[in-house]
Amino acid sequence: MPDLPVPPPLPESPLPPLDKAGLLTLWEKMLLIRRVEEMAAKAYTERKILGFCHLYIGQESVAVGAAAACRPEDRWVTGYREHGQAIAKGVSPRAMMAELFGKATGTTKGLGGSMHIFDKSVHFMGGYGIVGAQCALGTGVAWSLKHLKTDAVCLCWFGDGAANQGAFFEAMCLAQLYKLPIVFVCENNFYAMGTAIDRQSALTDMSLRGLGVGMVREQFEGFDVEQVRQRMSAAIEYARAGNGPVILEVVTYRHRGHSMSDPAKYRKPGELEEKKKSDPVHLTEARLRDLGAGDAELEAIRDRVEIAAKDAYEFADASPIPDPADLYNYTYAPSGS
Ligand SMILES: Cc1ncc(C[n+]2csc(CCOP(=O)(O)OP(=O)(O)O)c2C)c(N)n1
Ligand SMILES: [Mg+2]
Repeated sequence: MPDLPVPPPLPESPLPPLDKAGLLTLWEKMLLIRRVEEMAAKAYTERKILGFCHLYIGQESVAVGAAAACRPEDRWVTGYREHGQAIAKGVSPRAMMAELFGKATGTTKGLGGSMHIFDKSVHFMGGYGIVGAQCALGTGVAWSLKHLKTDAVCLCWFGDGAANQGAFFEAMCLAQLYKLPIVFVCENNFYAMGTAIDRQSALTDMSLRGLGVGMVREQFEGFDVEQVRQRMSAAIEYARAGNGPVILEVVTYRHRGHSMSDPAKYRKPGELEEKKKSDPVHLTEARLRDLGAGDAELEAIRDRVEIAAKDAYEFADASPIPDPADLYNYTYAPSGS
């Protein structure tokens, strides 16, 4: 029997390392995502946000590092844990929070909610609630990018649990066959709802799934935002150059439960405390201090973030609810359009 053909390793990143100013920008973005989500958690307990709400807290470095490696025209398609990715891609915290509140000023006019943030103006092509479905959608987006002869790349985000879905495998087969400009990004946060990674899959590095279709793959830790930026840029530029898709597994961890209604009792004792030692926001702050950032500089950023997060909450709270006449609109394109 012939050996499995092994795809080449992912090349080095084309990007030079970030200086202090660059790292400060990424830290501010991570902090903003965290504070906006903490405000969302508060609003949820006040019953201003209803329904599902899946927080990204702990994983911020993955989305922010990826955004720092992307061009504005690159498309992102993702699942329902997408608040952090949305802000990283450029969705306004105000419009996102208003969507969580179900208000008319939200990204999808208050009709989508937490799992359906969508903003075409920044090429954020949506959160979706069907686990794994975004892999098929992202492959379609990548097909259109190739067909239209653009040099944009699609980043298709999903979780470790989604990497067990049929749609994911089918998407990988087609993406590799047609050498589509797509990077599949599996965020392995160790759990699919309450099921630990080693209880849902015999292979726990989901990037290895790519080998079955000959796809370039890599697994790396995602707690260091600079490392994420470097490895993401290697993958994105490889795909942009027309070499075909890449699958990445980024090892991360979610600090909160699966959704706001999950007390996360399935964790091992001490596990969360241990994992919080690699909290990406704190790791980057420590790196910044090593690079010479002082208290005043960091406090000024914290203050700015605090103002932006509170502003998002107050904007959402003060916004009107959607017009009931819009209830059946926007699901399908109007006939004749
Ligand atoms: C097709 C489908 N099956 C089951 C569910 C229920 N469900 C919602 S989230 C989830 C777990 C997914 O975990 P993972 O892909 O690891 O993403 P994470 O929540 O960790 O970000 C499941 C099973 C669903 N939404 N869609
Ligand atoms: Mg998961």
